[in-house]
Amino acid sequence: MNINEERLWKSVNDLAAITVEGQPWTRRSFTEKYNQGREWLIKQMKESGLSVRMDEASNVIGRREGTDSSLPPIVIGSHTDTVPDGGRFDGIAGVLAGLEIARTLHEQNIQLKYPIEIVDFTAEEPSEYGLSTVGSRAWSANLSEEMLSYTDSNGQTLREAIAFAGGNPDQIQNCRREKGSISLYLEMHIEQGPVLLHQNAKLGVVSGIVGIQRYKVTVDGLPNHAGTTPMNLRNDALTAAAEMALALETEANQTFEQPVVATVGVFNNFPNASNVIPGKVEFYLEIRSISENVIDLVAEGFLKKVDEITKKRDVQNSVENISRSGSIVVSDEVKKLLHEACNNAADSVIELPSGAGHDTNQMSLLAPVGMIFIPCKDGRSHCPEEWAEKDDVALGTQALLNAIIEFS
Ligand code: HGY
Ligand code: MN
Ligand code: MN
Repeated sequence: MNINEERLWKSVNDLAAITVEGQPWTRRSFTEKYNQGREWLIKQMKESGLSVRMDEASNVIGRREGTDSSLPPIVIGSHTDTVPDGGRFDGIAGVLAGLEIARTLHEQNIQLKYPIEIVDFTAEEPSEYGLSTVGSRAWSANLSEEMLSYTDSNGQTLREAIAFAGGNPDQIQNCRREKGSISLYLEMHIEQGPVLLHQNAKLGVVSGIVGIQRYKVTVDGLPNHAGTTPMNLRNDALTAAAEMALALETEANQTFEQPVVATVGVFNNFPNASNVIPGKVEFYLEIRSISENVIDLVAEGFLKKVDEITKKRDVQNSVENISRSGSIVVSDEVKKLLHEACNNAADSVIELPSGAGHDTNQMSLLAPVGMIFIPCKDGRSHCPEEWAEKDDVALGTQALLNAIIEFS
């Protein structure tokens, strides 16, 4: 059974084109554009014979029944939100691979043994509320009341944002899935790094995925006149926060039992005026590694330095642990299934770990999980230049279909 490469490629282009004008390729979660993209997706799902619904966490789910209704479904998922300035493939490639599989089964009138669910998980990328993998967290019972009360810079809550996206946050516990209620979770994704490219491989079977911890740090200093306040009488929040960001880099540059990366990706300065000593800075950071122990070591070292810098510079800090997602190791059984499926679709297949996080991390708490990676041009992602070749998207999708058929 073969997927339709042209039809799949058209879908990728159609959905990618639903972007903020003048800011390609941006479709941030909980915006009008995001909702518009999902309306498009729902229409395509319905035309592919799927029964479609949106759950309480505003996840979009398209379902095709199997011949044995007593079996838990195979779930194929990913996301349709992007980071700012985005990427045309991060997320949507996986959802549209699922859609293409549904279309292929529909047009050939084939019903597999297992039900299949194609899922566009809500807000996989860090949202304006600081939290990522919002929809898959709701399934795995990792979306707390406290998280729902996180706010964006306008004071709107994540709870309100989920309602705006069409969900029902007051009943969010109803969309939880029990462990064992999913037979298999699979996700296809662009690699977002250079490994497949450098090894001349067409497809990758993911061996494991990093864990991620995210923190929000607020530094309070004393705003004052930038001309009249001598250097030794300042409580500058920005220079203190800058020293903290450097301290994070130093901590992560040490040698540990496993590689680790740490990044300050958001930095807000208040009041952000040339002639005012910064009175307040908020910054968000994340730490990633396959080893959760290493993440903890870097976090501990960093937090100690934050306190030292705070004292030394006579400012104040508050630190909030926004989220933590555990690292995962893919089972030998699922890797074997995916190696066979990939080898039947492409010539050169390798195994590699993922430094990017995915909804798969949350799904691993509920089901056996696996991921297939396709190459991305110049190993670049989370930028407008992000690119995957048409035939690679098709190969990854074909491999995904092969895996589902084999499993069924
Ligand atoms: O941030 C990540 O790792 C992913 O791209 N969402
Ligand atoms: Mn991403
Ligand atoms: Mn992604």
